Amino acid sequence: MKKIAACLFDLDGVLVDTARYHYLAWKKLADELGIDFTLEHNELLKGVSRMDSLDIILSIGKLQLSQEKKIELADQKNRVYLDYILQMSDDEILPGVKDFLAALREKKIGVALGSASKNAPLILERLKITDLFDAVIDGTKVSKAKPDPEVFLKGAEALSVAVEECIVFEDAIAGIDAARNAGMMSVGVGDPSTLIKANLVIPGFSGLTPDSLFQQINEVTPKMEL
Ligand code: B16
Ligand code: MG
Repeated sequence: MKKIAACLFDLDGVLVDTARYHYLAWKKLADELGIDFTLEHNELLKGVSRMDSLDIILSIGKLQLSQEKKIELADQKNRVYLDYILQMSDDEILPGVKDFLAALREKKIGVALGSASKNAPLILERLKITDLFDAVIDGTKVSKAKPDPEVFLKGAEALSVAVEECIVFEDAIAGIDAARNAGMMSVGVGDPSTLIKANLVIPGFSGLTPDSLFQQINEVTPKMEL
């Protein structure tokens, strides 16, 4: 049986659905700039950093702005986003997540967050799950975006575990690639036809236990290349 020492979680799309708040905040900014930003475009921003997200939106509108102006607009978007986050309650945590995290803790499996979001600690607070994490690597602690493995390598380092004993949970293709680049096993959360490179894909955490997950991982990993 493969040894599993830690589980590393992406935030948006895995633990909570903050994508709609990002969308509403970016949409407000895009409207002000006269850019037609759709829900379809929003898919391109998942797992992408704040400044890179702004660059994508500006390229949709074929707008070129100074770095100074871009920083101002990104701050403006973040203030609107924070208004939504501050109204969020712990019932917005995705089904089964809290039980799964608590069960990992009971089994003494390390738990870390690996998110591109600079607002991640605040979101964990709002969801009342900060205590369930042994380490939090957020957008303020990394310089390279997924698919670079930095965020997950830092998570493993913070937990003092070997990369081959880590499982990453991700909803974005770039995040699955980051896990693979780190030499870790990956579990996609969402659509198997999109997260094709993940070792295993689950629809969510509802009813999932660490033992059943580890069992499934053991069944697939010998057959699949990491
Ligand atoms: P912030 P994740 C990502 O979170 C979001 O998916 C992405 O849409 C967002 O632009 C990014 O965080 C940065 O967020 O503006 O709060 O720093 O999926 O990596 O948990
Ligand atoms: Mg995500």
